[in-house]
This record gives sequence, structure tokens and C-alpha cells, in this order.
Amino acid sequence: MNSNQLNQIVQEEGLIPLGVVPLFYSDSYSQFLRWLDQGKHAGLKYLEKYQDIRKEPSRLLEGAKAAIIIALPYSQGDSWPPKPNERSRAAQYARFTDYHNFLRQAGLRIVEKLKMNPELASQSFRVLVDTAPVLERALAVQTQSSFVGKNTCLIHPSHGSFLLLAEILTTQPFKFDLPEKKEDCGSCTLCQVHCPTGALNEDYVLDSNRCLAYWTIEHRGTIPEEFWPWLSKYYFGCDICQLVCPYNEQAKAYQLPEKIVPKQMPSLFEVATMSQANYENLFGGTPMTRAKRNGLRRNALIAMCVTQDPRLEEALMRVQDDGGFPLEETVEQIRKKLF
Ligand code: B12
Ligand code: SF4
Ligand code: SF4
Repeated sequence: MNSNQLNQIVQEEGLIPLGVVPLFYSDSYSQFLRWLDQGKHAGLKYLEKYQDIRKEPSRLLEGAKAAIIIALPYSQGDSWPPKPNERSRAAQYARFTDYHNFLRQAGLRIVEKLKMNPELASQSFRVLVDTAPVLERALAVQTQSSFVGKNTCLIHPSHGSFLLLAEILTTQPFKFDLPEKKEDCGSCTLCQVHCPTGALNEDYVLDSNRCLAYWTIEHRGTIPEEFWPWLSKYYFGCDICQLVCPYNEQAKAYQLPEKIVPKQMPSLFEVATMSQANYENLFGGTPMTRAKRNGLRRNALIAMCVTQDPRLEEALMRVQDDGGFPLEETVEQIRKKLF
């Protein structure tokens, strides 16, 4: 099978074929270990596990020789700075049904089609999306079709960085005819200048201890007050270091594949006060469930506090009647600020 045939199969799923790579990462794994040693993963303890697999992703499929890297473009046409009066946002990737399931199903359909080719019929394949212990960007960057920017995102020179990644491991020893020229950031530092918290102060390194995406998505306790002001712009995730990137100028709104359903975003008041049933109704099946119900309520309450939302007091009363971890502490922090 040649690369044109492979690319066509991937494109039929509405995805971008980034390329096929061998299963090793040059020196990225040692960079990853240094990052862990320096504690830049904050509370992301799961990144400390399964190092034997992360170091050698070929362990995920017996006899694996290569990875086909595929990407889902998802830009929703946001801009930075937000329009005056625009309410606190959720990051673009989180506003529709979960990409994990979509990419996994699309990956399986691609495998089915590949197996119809006699050359590939007896080969094994395994689809990975996000959660396997693999350095996805380090693998993807080896396609040379894309590069890692100073915001640490994988950037395709024409499609930008609003791309969600998945890999299809295979035992087929594909030929790796990699393109030669790669673009890079050059002297640009826009993402570093605009990151509101200084999480990107070191070139090509993200400090999760300072990243809004970490605090609003992954962290389980309350959020340190020094990060509160920016929840007025993003109460779930953060896209600032991508929105200011010149490589995303062309990547305006993408038409998402039909199977991905956009979700209506509720008001902060609705989020802060939502019952379990409302939570399931509003956010079920979206990436926002990663923060869990009380994580989203915590974020929304903080965003209401910093934007001086007129319904804050009402929300606080409702949360006090139906709180739990970590809302009691967040409510206490807000009360101290108000008086
Ligand atoms: C942990 C994690 C996070 C953490 C830490 C982020 C980080 N920068 O490491 C937090 C919670 C902060 C986070 C945030 C986000 N995440 Co996240 N996250 C992950 C996850 C699960 C692991 C990443 C990891 O191992 N980080 C450790 C660091 C050290 O590794 P790395 O960033 O992959 O960097 C390696 C490569 O860059 C490589 N490298 C290769 N070539 C080169 C060249 C140079 C010059 C350099 C310096 C390095 C380098 O070396 C590095 C070390 O190994 C991946 C999925 C996965 N399994 O990979 C998704 C993933 C990275 N996240 C993703 C997304 C979409 C996001 C958010 C945009 C979500 C949001 N809107 O809020 C933000 C973006 C923040 C940012 N600027 O990176 C996408 C990124 C897609 C893309 N185009 O890059 C991924 C790949 C998930 C997916 N399947 O699509 N995330
Ligand atoms: S996601 Fe936001 S907080 Fe995190 S590095 Fe990018 S701009 Fe900074
Ligand atoms: S904003 Fe500039 S420095 Fe940052 S990733 Fe984009 S091109 Fe690179």
C-alpha cells in the first residue's frame, strides 16, 4: 500500500493523515524524564506509571513496527482576546461529544479498510487515543509533517495546532518516506508572552503547576487564588497559547464530522448549581466530565466570583445546601473575599 492510498483512507474519516513513523522517539523520552524529575507534572501522578511502555511503545502490540498518526481538526473559530461581554469559556476541544470514542471508532474503521488490502490482511493493528502511556506528540513530531512549538503543542504548518491525536500501531513495516523540510517557531514568542500564568516561561516546556488547563481540568481540590482571575476567561481548560499562535490563523472553524455532536454551553450559574441529573444531561459524553461534577461547579463558582456575577450569592446558598469536596473550601475562600 502506498502513502496516497493510506492518506485517502484516513481522509475518508474526516481526519488528517500526519504520516507513518517507526516506534521510537529520539531523545524525547529523556526530556520527559527530566520534566517529571523537576515536578513539572504537578499532581498528574499517572504520568509516573508504566514507564517501560512509555519508553518503548512497541510493547503495546506484539511485533509492532510502526505507528500511523492521525489527527482530528477541531477549531471552532474562537479568537483571542475574547469579545467584550463574552462569558467565561470552555476550551474548544471540550464543547462537543468526546473525541476519544470518535477517534477510536474512526481508527477501527481505518483498520478494517487497511485489512482489505491483501498486503496487510494478516497484520495486527491497535488503535490508541490519548490515554495509553505513550508520548503522542513525540511520536507525531517524527512524521516531520508537523513540529512541536514553544507552547509544547504539535503544530501542522497548514492545519495549525487545534488537532486531537491518535495512533494506529501496526506490525506492518511501512516505508518511512518522511518529508525533509520542517517549519518551526523561529523567533516568535507570542504564546509565552500571552500565557497569563507564566506556564511557558521556559522554551518548549510547560509547567503544569502554572497551567490553567491543569487546575481547571485535572486538579481535584480547590484552586489556589493566584489563578482565579483567569477563570473569568476560561472556566474549563485554556486555549490562549494556541489562539495567539500565527499557525492557527488559517485554522478557523472546522466542520466537525457528523458523529461528533456540538453541545450547548450552559451559563455559569447553571453549572455552579447543577444537580447530578443536570450534570449528566449537560455534560454527559463530553470531555468536560474529566473534571467531574464538583470540579465543574468549583470552576463556575470561581468564575462567577471574579466576574462579579449578580447571581453569585444565590449560587453560594444553593451550593452550601448541596456541596461536598472541594466546594466547601471554595465557598469559604469566596466568602472571605466578599467580606
Ligand atoms: C498530561 C497532558 C496534559 C497536561 C500537561 C501538558 C503538557 N504540555 O505536557 C495538561 C493537563 C496541562 C494538558 C493540557 C492540555 N492538553 Co493535554 N495531554 C496530556 C497527555 C495525556 C500527556 C502529555 C505528556 O506526556 N506530557 C509530558 C511532556 C513532557 O510531554 P509532551 O508535551 O508530549 O512533549 C514531548 C514532545 O514535545 C517531545 N518533543 C518532540 N520533538 C520536540 C522538539 C522540541 C524542540 C522539544 C522541546 C520537544 C520535542 O518531547 C517532549 C518530552 O517527551 C497527552 C496525551 C498523550 N498521551 O501524549 C495530552 C495532549 C498533549 N493534550 C492535548 C490537548 C488538546 C491539551 C490542551 C489543548 C487542552 C486544553 N485546551 O485545555 C492543553 C494544552 C496545554 C499545552 N500548551 O500543552 C493534546 C495535544 C494535541 C496537540 N496538537 O499537541 C494531546 C496530545 C491529547 C490528544 N490525544 O490529542 N495536557
Ligand atoms: S493552556 Fe493557558 S495557562 Fe496553560 S500554557 Fe497555554 S496559555 Fe498558559
Ligand atoms: S505562538 Fe509563536 S512561539 Fe508559540 S508555538 Fe506559535 S509560532 Fe511557536
